[in-house]
Amino acid sequence: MSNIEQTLSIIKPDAVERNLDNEIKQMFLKNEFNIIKEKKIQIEKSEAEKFYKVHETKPFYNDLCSYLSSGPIIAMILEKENAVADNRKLMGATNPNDAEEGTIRKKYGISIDKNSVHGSDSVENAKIEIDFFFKN
Ligand code: IDP
Ligand code: MG
Repeated sequence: MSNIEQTLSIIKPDAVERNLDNEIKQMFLKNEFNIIKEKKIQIEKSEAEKFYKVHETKPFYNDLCSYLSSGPIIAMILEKENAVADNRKLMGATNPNDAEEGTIRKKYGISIDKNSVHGSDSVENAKIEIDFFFKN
């Protein structure tokens, strides 16, 4: 049975700044993701705070929200079978030092905070995050 899903991916400021967006998009396409929608935007810190609300109590929350709003990002809706889990796998571990060879974060991530990409962590959150960026 097919299980086509959508997930939200963000190319974060560190990667956009280094012009890695095309290389990262190619990795998605080579791994059978379709890029359904995409937009390049810069968000306000208050919007980043909303987006990352689940991390509100974490010590890194303020820096994280400053960072996500520090420069242009590319938000994308990715679609394929098992998109949510497959994207998490392709991204690699949160800390690029722990990420497996061949993953986006291993290849391009600089540090745990500048780790180049975001990906939704569940089908439910994917819906919420897609709406956050793409619902008018
Ligand atoms: P994820 O992006 O792999 O889903 P989360 O735990 O959801 O990881 O954390 C969201 C983002 O917060 C991470 O991508 C990373 O940029 C940042 N982050 C997570 N843990 C730390 C930390 O311990 N120090 C600094 N930044 C962190
Ligand atoms: Mg997360």
